[in-house]
Amino acid sequence: MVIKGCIFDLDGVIVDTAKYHYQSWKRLAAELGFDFNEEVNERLKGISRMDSLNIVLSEGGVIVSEEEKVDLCFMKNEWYKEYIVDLDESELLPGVKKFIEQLRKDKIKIGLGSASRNAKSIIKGIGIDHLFEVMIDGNDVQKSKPDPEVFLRGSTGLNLDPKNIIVFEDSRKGLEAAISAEFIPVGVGIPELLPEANFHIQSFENLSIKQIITHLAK
Ligand code: B16
Ligand code: MG
Repeated sequence: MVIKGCIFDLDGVIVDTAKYHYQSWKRLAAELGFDFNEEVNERLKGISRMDSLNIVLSEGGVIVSEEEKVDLCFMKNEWYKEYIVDLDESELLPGVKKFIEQLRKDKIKIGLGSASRNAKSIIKGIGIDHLFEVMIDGNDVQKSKPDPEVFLRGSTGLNLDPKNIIVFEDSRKGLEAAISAEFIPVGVGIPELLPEANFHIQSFENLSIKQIITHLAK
């Protein structure tokens, strides 16, 4: 196994913004008169804003027009943006920046593959955009995860074959996407919640690429 590149998902892998998506959807559900829990939220990870809204509405048994859906997505995103306006390095998940910096020293190419349309502004806002050779987000793709388009555009940008790229993902849909295009998937989070991946990490703290390659090769 030769690792030449790594593509990172954003929410739940680089930054802890998944909690802000959750709070914004919960607020929207409350406005519409129903409750929204973490179990449903788990299904929203990695998918587009509109796909997420459709799940939220069906959970609440609410039917609205396509125009209203656009307005609801806009409203949710305005609340979400209030949370992320002042993001700084403290929102980075433990060890991830150091891990990426070490990869760069090891001449491993770095990409971003996120479903979020806010991804680039978050990465720039935190001041870590210089670490990425390519950034693909929800604005750049036609199809959202589990379609592999976001990662395939990333591999094209890195000029590497998917089989030489590790994809770090905290969502089932994202792992499905990576696997379907023959990237090397690494689940970030609890194995029971991410059964698609054969190998998982809980955090990037004190982690080296050598440790990952050793586990993957088993
Ligand atoms: P936005 P990722 C995804 O980001 C989130 O996991 C998902 O919860 C969110 O709905 C989606 O981005 C769209 O985000 O509303 O900001 O465009 O995990 O693929 O980095
Ligand atoms: Mg994610």
